Amino acid sequence: MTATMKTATSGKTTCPYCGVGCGVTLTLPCSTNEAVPPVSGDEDHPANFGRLCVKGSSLAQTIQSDDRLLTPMVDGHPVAWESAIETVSAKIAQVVKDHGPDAFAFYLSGQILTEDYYVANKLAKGFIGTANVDTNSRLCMASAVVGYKRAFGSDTVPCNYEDLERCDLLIMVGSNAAWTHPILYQRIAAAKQQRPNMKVVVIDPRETATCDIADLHLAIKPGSDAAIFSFLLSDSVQSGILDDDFIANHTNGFDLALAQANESTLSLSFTADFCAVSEQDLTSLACWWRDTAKTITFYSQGVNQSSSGVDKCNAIINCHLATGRIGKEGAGPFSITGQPNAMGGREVGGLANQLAAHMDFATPGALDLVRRFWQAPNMATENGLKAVDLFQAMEEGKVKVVWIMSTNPMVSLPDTAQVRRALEKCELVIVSDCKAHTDTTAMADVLFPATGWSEKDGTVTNSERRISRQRGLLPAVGDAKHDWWAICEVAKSLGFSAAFSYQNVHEIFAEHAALSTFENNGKRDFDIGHFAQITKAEYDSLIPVQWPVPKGRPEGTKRMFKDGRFFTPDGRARFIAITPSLPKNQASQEWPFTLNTGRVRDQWHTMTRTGDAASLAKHTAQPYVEIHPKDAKRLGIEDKALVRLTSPYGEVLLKAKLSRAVAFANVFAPIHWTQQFANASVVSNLIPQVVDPLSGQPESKHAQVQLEAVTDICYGVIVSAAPLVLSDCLYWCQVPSEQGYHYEVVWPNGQTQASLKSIDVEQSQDSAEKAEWLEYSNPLTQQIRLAKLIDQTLTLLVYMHPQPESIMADWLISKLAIDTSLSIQDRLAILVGTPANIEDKGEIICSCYQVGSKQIEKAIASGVCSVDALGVKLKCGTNCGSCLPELKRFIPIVTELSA
Ligand SMILES: Nc1nc2c(c(=O)[nH]1)N[C@H]1C(S)=C(S)[C@@H](COP(=O)(O)OP(=O)(O)OC[C@H]3O[C@@H](n4cnc5c(=O)[nH]c(N)nc54)[C@H](O)[C@@H]3O)O[C@H]1N2
Ligand SMILES: Nc1nc2c(c(=O)[nH]1)N[C@H]1C(S)=C(S)[C@@H](COP(=O)(O)OP(=O)(O)OC[C@H]3O[C@@H](n4cnc5c(=O)[nH]c(N)nc54)[C@H](O)[C@@H]3O)O[C@H]1N2
Ligand code: SF4
Ligand SMILES: [Mo]
Repeated sequence: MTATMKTATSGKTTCPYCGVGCGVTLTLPCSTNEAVPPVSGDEDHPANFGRLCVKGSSLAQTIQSDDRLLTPMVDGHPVAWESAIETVSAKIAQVVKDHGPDAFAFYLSGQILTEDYYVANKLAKGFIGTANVDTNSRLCMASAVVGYKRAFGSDTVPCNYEDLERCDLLIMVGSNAAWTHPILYQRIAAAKQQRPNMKVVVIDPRETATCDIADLHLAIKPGSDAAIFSFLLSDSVQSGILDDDFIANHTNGFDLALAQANESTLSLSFTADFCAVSEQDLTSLACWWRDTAKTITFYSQGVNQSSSGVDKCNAIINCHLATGRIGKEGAGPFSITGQPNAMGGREVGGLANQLAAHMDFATPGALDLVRRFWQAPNMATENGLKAVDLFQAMEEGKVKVVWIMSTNPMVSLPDTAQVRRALEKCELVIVSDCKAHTDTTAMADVLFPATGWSEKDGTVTNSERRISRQRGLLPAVGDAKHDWWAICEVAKSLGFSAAFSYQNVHEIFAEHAALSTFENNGKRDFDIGHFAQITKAEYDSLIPVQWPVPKGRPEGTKRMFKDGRFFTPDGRARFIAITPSLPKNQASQEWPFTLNTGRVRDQWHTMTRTGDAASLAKHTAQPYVEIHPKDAKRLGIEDKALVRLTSPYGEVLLKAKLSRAVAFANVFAPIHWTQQFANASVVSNLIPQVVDPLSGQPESKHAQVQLEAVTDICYGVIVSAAPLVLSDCLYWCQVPSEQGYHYEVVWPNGQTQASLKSIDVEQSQDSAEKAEWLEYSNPLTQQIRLAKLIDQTLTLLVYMHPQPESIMADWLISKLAIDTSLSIQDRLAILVGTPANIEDKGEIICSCYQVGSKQIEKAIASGVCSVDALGVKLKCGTNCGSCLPELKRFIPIVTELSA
């Protein structure tokens, strides 16, 4: 860091990870050379009341990075900002002149702040004149948005977090909140513990950590969700629980929706069969649904990322409308958002099929309203291209300049090969990122260094419509600038100075607020007019508040639709007639396995932040594929062995994780590993560009694949003081560690001591001469172990063995670069690889206190028999609580043993 520190000693901000939107207190280091002390939860923040999950509490570890993008780059060369901006604006001006405004596009992200989003949307839709402004939110909650809009006439989340604590039945559909919205999950778990009558149902083809608090888990056939809710709608009629007054006075379309539900679900047995669940389980759900007015349906990517995602959302909403379970405490259809500011993006209209401030191109009068408000010279007049179509238009040469901001499409969009072709074809690819090396920055012609979390100022909106401040408490690194600033500079350079001359970010927020209230008069849900004249001081001290916050209502709005009025032209909500449908591609003889994808507990997306934290890597160090043991046996795949997954679009290599959590012929893989962390594990390689016809959201939870054991290979671990280029490996995965570099690797058979020594290609002549090699090999076990010392200091260790096995890499790494004189015992221990005096912890379960599975098993064997007692003995689970579901799973073993 070059700049001087600000004077405050600590400040409040909002976590940059999930949509729970927890408040974080960041203490500043005394000097720029010191590390940032661990962050803590903000006790006053209504999302988390002081608690943080493991990702949030590890934030300080991820602030300082060796891989920050420090300066603008054009064609690989560092340049001054003025020059980079000039390059970009000149090219935009040229393509717009030659090919029209739609030759330019923004591809944004639910991780930029509302103010960044607002100016990007304004520049494109009002001034350049294109609605080609799409975002990674297309991959995330586009279906939920369309579902709400079809039903309510507006994109309005009705519920809040307190409702989750107060409901009596919580149906969690396609959500693994224990890992993905941990603090919310813990609030739910605590509420259930206090009120044991509260029931939780999980609907997910996979058994997840979230099932830990479930009274019922429906492991449905992938994609069949809409049938469950259509069945509940029909059943609500039969059981007489309809809210006839609500249906009559506040809705339209009930009869058609019901007729369609009756026709498509037919009977209990038909539906159970369609969804591959037992009639008994479906009956239990129906009984609870009948008996429980205070019901929330909480849904996430298992619903949205589907070729029928919008219909699934409306099947859910139909049930709530029919029973009047909306707008009341503890009731409603609650779409939970993933990214920290997916909601803010929706609010500014930052999707290609939105205009601004919750208005669409199709909203009567909206185009003119926004044009007048912005005094916009070149208003776009119709929807732009949604993400997948946008990248296809790039490949077709129609979109010639793209500005990608705060997202990594080379990893997150389906069909990576297509995304690569699109970016290669594009004449100018601009990428704004904090990191120098990502799979997407590798494709850029121009790189803009962005300030990141803790450096940038602005607002985010969480899943319950709560607007909170992210605060720039630390100085920007290098030449990094705020995203809103870069957009405004390009806008000014394009000749739009008057509309983009903001001096400070609060002015953007004020303008956004003013637009939201402009000629609104209660017609539009999104109104934060209270902030239309906000001053810098007020903005800096903004307290988290739930929108709408219209003029005269500074306290905001906890719950929507209390009066049964919706934002449709006639004020009535709409039922939608739904025909449940399964995912577009189904298993075939050639592609017999269904691949499901999602998240792991301690990693965030493409690992650009969490991938830096050694402690977060220990829960899941490598990319894996979960396979049912019977399928694995049939294919000759052992636990931890390397597996090749192939689809019509590409292939990946992953480590097998045998697990009964997935059904036969179904596999699951996490999405996080990029080419920066593993050479061949980008799961999006396999995903087809199948999208929901209404929302354009990709069916990322569903691909058809083949699986095979990779043969003629040997496994290994390398630890090195310096980073390595591992071109001879079939597979490598870099695992972050406190000291040095740790790689899990797989080689083709036939490696020799000599070939393994040549791994160290980067060595200088000098170091080669000084190097001393300790070697061990055993032809019987086919093991080779090499240690390289330079001046008595260990610099490289290579272990090779025929089978996948666990090596205590942590211990090996701890020996790197520290000992100037290794003892004989140490030397032997290094080659044996299992030091007698160091405890093998097993897989780390509790990241906060680094407690591993073997320690837990040992404690249980010694008589510890509850999660609380484990906490007392080992401290595990006593800090952030993210590992509690996993800890609980260890406990039944005791019951069985003692039975
Ligand atoms: N640790 C962590 N937390 C995160 C993130 C992260 O990267 N890491 N990302 C954040 C973001 S942006 C998002 S969007 C959220 C996502 O949060 P979630 O949606 O909870 O997470 P996923 O793991 O993507 O998917 C949820 C579940 O959907 C299930 N599923 C798959 N197909 C179906 C189906 O057809 N029907 C049903 N009912 N379920 C199905 C999967 O088995 C999976 O368990 O997480 C947020 N939180
Ligand atoms: N198969 C499959 N694919 C999926 C999903 C799935 O479940 N399965 N989930 C989808 C979902 S829900 C999501 S949300 C996406 C997420 O996928 P992405 O959005 O591609 O993933 P991130 O790693 O969050 O990318 C954020 C990038 O922005 C950078 N960055 C961080 N902060 C800032 C900032 O303030 N400014 C700028 N300019 N850059 C910044 C980071 O360094 C990083 O490179 O993946 C989607 N793709
Ligand atoms: S639950 Fe965890 S990741 Fe999500 S906002 Fe809170 S601390 Fe951050
Ligand atoms: Mo997401």
